[in-house]
Amino acid sequence: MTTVAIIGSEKSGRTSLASKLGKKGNVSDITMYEFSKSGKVLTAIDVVGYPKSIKPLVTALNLSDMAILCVSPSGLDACAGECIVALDILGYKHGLIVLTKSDTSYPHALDELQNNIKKITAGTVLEKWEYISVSTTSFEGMEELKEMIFAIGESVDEENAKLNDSPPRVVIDQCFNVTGIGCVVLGVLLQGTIHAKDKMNAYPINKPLEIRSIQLHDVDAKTAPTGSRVGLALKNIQSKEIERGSIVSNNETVITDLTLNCVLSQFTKGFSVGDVLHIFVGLQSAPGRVESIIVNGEDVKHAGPVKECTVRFSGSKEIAYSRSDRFILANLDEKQRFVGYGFSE
Ligand SMILES: Nc1nc2c(ncn2[C@@H]2O[C@H](COP(=O)(O)OP(=O)(O)OP(=O)(O)O)[C@@H](O)[C@H]2O)c(=O)[nH]1
Ligand SMILES: [Mg+2]
Repeated sequence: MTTVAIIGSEKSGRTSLASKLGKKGNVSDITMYEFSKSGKVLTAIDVVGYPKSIKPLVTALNLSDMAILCVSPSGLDACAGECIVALDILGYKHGLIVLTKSDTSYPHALDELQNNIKKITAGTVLEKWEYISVSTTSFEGMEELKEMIFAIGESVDEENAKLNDSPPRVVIDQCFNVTGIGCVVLGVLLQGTIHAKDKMNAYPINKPLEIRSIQLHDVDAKTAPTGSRVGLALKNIQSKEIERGSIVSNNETVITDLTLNCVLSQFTKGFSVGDVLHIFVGLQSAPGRVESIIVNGEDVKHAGPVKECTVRFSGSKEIAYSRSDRFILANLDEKQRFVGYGFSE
């Protein structure tokens, strides 16, 4: 079971590619395309709401095991640059770079494009990602691409298997009420193993619940391992008490104000005390006002790029997280909106 986020700039061929990888399913600011054949299950997420908003990009990357960065023959633009910064500050492990619309280009031009991208991604998490040229009209490269996706999927499965004994955490991306069943949620099991009848909690509301039943791609299951995309019927809780970003777990921290040890991207102008940044953790996001910035033990008014700093934020919305969660900082007023990342103190 592999979930892949299809990202890149406008008109880079994202939707065409996603729609060739599976059958259209759920639509919101992201669209899911599902594929299932001889035990191989693939979900491709088209980030339709991006670049208008960065939220669907962060959402899709958090729901996925791997990313595909689409670059068309017209090359890299600011938006592709922003996707690269996003992948880098998320510390995104797995992905491929797909040169799209190859039928409209020439081999030497595609080689040049690849060299160009290699230069720009040097030193980022994308440095060692593989390249492939594809066309969704001539189907050049499509079968090979699927094989590459499933190969990465296998190494993700091996990594996930090591997390099966960790405390279970499910991040919810959809939630609705089903007549006769009650609250049904869809999400991804980030770590651990869950079983029908398990008693857990919903966060940030911090309310006990029971897992009534589990489905894996519409098939009933008694248990689900790490990495599964699950549908859960929940007992003792109503659908309106849960939203995208909620976490079903046994132990999360819930806060409104937080202090983060941050690393800023070299592609940000930084921020100042008094600025309001957008803070993402998992699928949750909340505005946070910068109250103080400490660099090398000293209180400063402004944090520039490539600096490690400790930032205290005051917020107005409860967010739930675990110690190892990576927070992403964004400034929605900048052209390149991703500022950096941080971990809670
Ligand atoms: N010749 C050719 N055209 C393509 C290919 N893939 C996409 N296109 C065309 O390129 C345009 C953009 O493709 P989309 O798949 O809509 O790209 P997108 O990134 O989803 O675009 P937006 O969501 O509108 O930003 C469309 O007119 C497609 O028909 C391809 O492999 N070959
Ligand atoms: Mg599209």
